[in-house]
Amino acid sequence: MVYIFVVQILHLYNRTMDCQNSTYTKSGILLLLLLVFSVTNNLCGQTTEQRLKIASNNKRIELANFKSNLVSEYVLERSHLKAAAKLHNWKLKETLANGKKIELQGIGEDGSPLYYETYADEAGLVSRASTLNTDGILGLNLDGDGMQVGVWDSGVALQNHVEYASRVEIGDEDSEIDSHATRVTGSIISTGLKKDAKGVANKATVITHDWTRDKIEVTEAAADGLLLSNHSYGIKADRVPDWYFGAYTKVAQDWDKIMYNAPYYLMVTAAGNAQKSRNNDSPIYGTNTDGFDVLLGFTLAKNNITVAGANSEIDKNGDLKSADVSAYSSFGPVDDGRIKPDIAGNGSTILSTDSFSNTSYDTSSGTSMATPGVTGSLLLLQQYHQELYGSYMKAATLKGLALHTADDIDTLGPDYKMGWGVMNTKAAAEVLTNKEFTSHLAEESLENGETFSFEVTAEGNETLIASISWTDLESDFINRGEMNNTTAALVNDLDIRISKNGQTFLPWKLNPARASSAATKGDNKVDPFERIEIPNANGIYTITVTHKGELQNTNQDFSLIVTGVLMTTCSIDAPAEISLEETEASSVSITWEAVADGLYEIQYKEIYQQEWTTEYITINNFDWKGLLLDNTYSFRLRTFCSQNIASEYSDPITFTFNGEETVLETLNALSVDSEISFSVYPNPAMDEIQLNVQTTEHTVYRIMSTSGVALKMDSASNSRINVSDLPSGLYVLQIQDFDVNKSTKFYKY
Ligand SMILES: [Ca+2]
Ligand SMILES: [Ca+2]
Ligand SMILES: [Ca+2]
Ligand SMILES: [Ca+2]
Repeated sequence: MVYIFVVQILHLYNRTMDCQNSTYTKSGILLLLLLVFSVTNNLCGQTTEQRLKIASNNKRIELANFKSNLVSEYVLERSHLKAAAKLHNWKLKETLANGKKIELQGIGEDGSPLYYETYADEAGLVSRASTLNTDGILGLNLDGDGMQVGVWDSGVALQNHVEYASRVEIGDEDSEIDSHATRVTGSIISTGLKKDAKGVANKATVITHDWTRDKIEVTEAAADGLLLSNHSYGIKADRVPDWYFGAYTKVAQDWDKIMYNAPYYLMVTAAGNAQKSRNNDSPIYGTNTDGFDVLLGFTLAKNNITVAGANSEIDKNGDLKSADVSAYSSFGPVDDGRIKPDIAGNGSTILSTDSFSNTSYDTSSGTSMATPGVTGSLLLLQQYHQELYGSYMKAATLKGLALHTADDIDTLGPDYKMGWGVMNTKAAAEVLTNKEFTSHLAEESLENGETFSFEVTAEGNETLIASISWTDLESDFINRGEMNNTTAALVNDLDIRISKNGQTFLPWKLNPARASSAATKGDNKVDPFERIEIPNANGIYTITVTHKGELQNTNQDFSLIVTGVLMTTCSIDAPAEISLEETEASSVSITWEAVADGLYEIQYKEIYQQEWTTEYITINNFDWKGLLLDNTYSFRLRTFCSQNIASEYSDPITFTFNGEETVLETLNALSVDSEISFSVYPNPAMDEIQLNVQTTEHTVYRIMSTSGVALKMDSASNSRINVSDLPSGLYVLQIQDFDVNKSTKFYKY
């Protein structure tokens, strides 16, 4: 296990070298430490090579076939659209009285016109300086540099807006520039020339497309390695019959198919703003004034993330102070009881770029504006994972991570208003940092008939949370016009359980027939994400993942995330009890207290050298060979408990090599007095030491070897001490003035 650590670290190092070439060739070790401890630089973004790597995981033939199907369907649908529009006197495109653009984009199974509209709440426009919350994640200095995200919208963004600094590419050349697309794009990537309008991933690149041919364009982009796309639009709620609400229809099926065949691609969609619309007179729960069952179209897909709008307040530590669902945000459920929306983001009064001019801004609200905040945050998590582990997460992992770490709102468990709660990017990033220390995150696969099992240890003071997330095959079943059909769209029904001493813990579930009631725990047959929580977990727990029935396509990939556990017995206290075990003619053997499951990073040097030599070893013993008589050496170490979690360094030990007689030097000051403080410079000294403290005629100094033998003593009244007669080595300087004295160490070249 420990050996793997080394391989991972070196792997990380090599990757980084690939990305940066000559910039960091000076010291691989320094670079490694830089990476491991303070991820302060984006060392490489999404390179062509990485895109190809993502693309290589795609089911390329399926995607190509599916794309050609979509193209044929599109051509057919367009001709139907035009004919039907003419027949029924429908407008193909319209700008409504509130300025919102809508466009006829499809015809439903029952012949209903499917208009797309943007999910901005135009009525909610207010002017207020507001910030997009990027707390926590910014502490890691992640900014999306080199990363790309797709924005599909009612048009394309104003490419030359000053906030974009040439980081917007036009995907659809002939499209109209659109204010909504410009706002969404700015929320993700604006530089922050106007501070309050800074995007979440303010160095990332957006490729901007209009919504026409969205499925076809995304299929192409995902096939080529696109990780994320933002869709702050959807079907207009007041022009469809009631059965559409909550129904798994062809458009959801199509998007699920794209995501299943491109397992690294994740679609992020706005829930919509229809909560108060009263557009659904036959909701699966309550009446048309309760706000439930108003989700439509692709927001009801299984594999995407659907974002609700929240009014949330975040404190300076990145912790959620309060949150409630926005007054406009559309509620679920899916008619089969699946939890939608998945997550909530802040969508209230967001300041962003506007397309009026390349220096204009505007403020707006809506799930439209909540969604790019989530998309941008997800992009940063991908960047962070790539920096730490040299690869991107599968979409199911990324989605699982977001849902696993969301801040739970109101009563415990998920609900049909804000899903699993408010996105907490900071908590999500911490799961990545602490991987194999206090968290576990793994991409697994379950074979048909197989049981996956995994043991974890909890220490009694945390909530153990375990979740599974998977990208499910598109359902063969689609609703073609039935009101509130509850047939589950889920194909491969995985089940997570946690057991301990005969007790079994079950995942959360919701009941669409009691959509406003609190979540319960039980067998979940509808969601492709399951999460179990055990407060104050203590002891050893067994997590199992099984499946019902027969797995389609013989196996099902899933992502397992566990938090609130101890993945190692390794201690991050600084290593102690360092001693010289054996001394020989030209070597010493250094030992220290063993740490279970630890990888030791040892550093050693001749004391005057600037740079340490670093090695990684798994045993608590180091044979230091080739030592020279009378040279003074220094040694220190720290323990790596996981790839990113290490202890502090030990205090360095020092010795002047004297063959078999070598002993550790004690550097304890002879006396410490806070009333006089002084230091010496230069240190290391050449010929003379200068005391940077006021001395008097009574001040004397004494220079001792580090083993305490006095070598030199004289008046220090002029603050200068000649040391040219001393041999090279480490010394202790003591300054005495009447009854106070103070010591410091210095090195003489
Ligand atoms: Ca398009
Ligand atoms: Ca319904
Ligand atoms: Ca809740
Ligand atoms: Ca299940």
